[in-house]
This record gives sequence, structure tokens and C-alpha cells, in this order.
Amino acid sequence: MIEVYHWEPHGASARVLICLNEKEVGFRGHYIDVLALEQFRPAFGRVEPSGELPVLVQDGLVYTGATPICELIEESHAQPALLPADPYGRWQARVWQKSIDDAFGPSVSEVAWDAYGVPLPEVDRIVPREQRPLWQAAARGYGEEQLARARRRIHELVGRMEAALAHAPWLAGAAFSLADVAAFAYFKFLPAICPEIANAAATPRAIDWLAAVESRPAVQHALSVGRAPDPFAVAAPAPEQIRWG
Ligand SMILES: N[C@@H](CCC(=O)N[C@@H](CS)C(=O)NCC(=O)O)C(=O)O
Repeated sequence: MIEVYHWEPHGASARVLICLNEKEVGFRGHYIDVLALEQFRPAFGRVEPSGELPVLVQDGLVYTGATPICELIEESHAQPALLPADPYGRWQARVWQKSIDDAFGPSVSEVAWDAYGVPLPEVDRIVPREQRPLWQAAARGYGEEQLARARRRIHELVGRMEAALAHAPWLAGAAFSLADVAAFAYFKFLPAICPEIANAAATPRAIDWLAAVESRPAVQHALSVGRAPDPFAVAAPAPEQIRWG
């Protein structure tokens, strides 16, 4: 049985949950409450000491990183395919995922934390200790310069999405793929937290694409495992910032 450790079904956790649901792969989910800092408690630390989610465990092996986990699921469960059959399409899907891992995901997390951040009373007791200062900095709030840089990066990627969707219904071509899964998991925050960037007038194709992704039964099922009334109205500090500054 596959075990999946995840938080609210948004961002990286949503990507893995959506992939498994699209392929109808059975798994046992474990909800880890990031805002209660459960990722640093021994029960999860024994699974993955870094404290970062999502984590997939299968046959005693522990897998981390949303993109590599989604590719692992794709390789282990070929149907329905979530990567295009042609090399160019596969390259496109991988470039989208890389841009989302490197810039879009962390940037959306920063702006979402600024919008939805909550006090983190236990932040001074985080173990591992070396993660404390960066969590404390995130808890104090990101500065305007950092948030402006995040918004610029978001704007740039949303512009690329809008351009790509002029040529094809999905980001990597004719079929729904891992690129759409990855982009959706962060783009869905934007109409609420960056309405000046993502809206029906400025980005009509991306807004229609968002509705098309949301209407997929596997996506709806994946999003239903959250505990918050709306998983896209909850945020944690961006893992990249709190781990590496
Ligand atoms: N680059 C990571 C990002 C993972 C991520 O955003 N994880 C969030 C929850 S979905 C998290 O673990 N936050 C808590 C923490 O970093 O301590 C990946 O691709 O898996």
C-alpha cells in the first residue's frame, strides 16, 4: 500500500494527490498539519527528517519532491498518461514543472503567506534548531521588496501560461499533463491573492483553463481531503525561504 503524507491539498501536496487520483491509484493518506508544526514532531520525523511534505512511501522507500514523485507515479502507472508521448511535449511538461518548482511555487507561497499567514506560537521551539531562525523570520512577515519580486515572478509565469494556452488547450499540448497539475496547484490561489495579475480580462485563457482543471473529478476528489473549508485560503511560509533563506 502506498502511504502519502500531505498537508492541505494545495501546492506541492495537491500535485501528488491529483496525480494519484487521476490514475486511480489506491493509497493511504496521512494529514500533517503544517501550521501546528506537526512536520517536526517525531512521528513524522521518523519518516522524513527534513520536515518537508509531501512524502510518498512505497515498499519501504521514501520519496520526496513533488515533481520527482509525480514522475515516479507516471512511470509506475502508465495509464492514463500524464506526460505527452512525443519528446517535445515531454520536454515542455518538464520545463513547466521546473519553472514552477524554481520560481512560481515559492513566489505564490510567499504572497499567500503574506495574505493568509497566522501567528505561529510554537515557532521558537522548532526542532531541528537550525530551521528556527528562518521560520522566525517568516513568522515576522516577508518584506515589501521580497513580495514585489515574488509578484514579478508570478506575473512572468502567468504571462507564459496565457501565451501557451493560445496555441493549445493544455500547457504541454493537446492533453492534460503534469504541467497542468503543477501549475493548477499554485495558480488557483491567484484570483484571490493577485487579482491584478490573474483575472478574466487580463488572462482569459488561464481563467478558462483553471475552470477546466477544477472540473476534473480527480481534481475535485484530491481537493476534498483538506480540513480547511477552502485549502486555497490557507498558507504556510514558503519552504524554500524557511529552509534556505
Ligand atoms: N519543493 C517542494 C515544496 C514542498 C512544499 O511546498 N511543502 C509544504 C507543504 S505542501 C511544506 O512542507 N511546508 C512545511 C515545511 O516546509 O516545513 C516539493 O516540491 O515538494
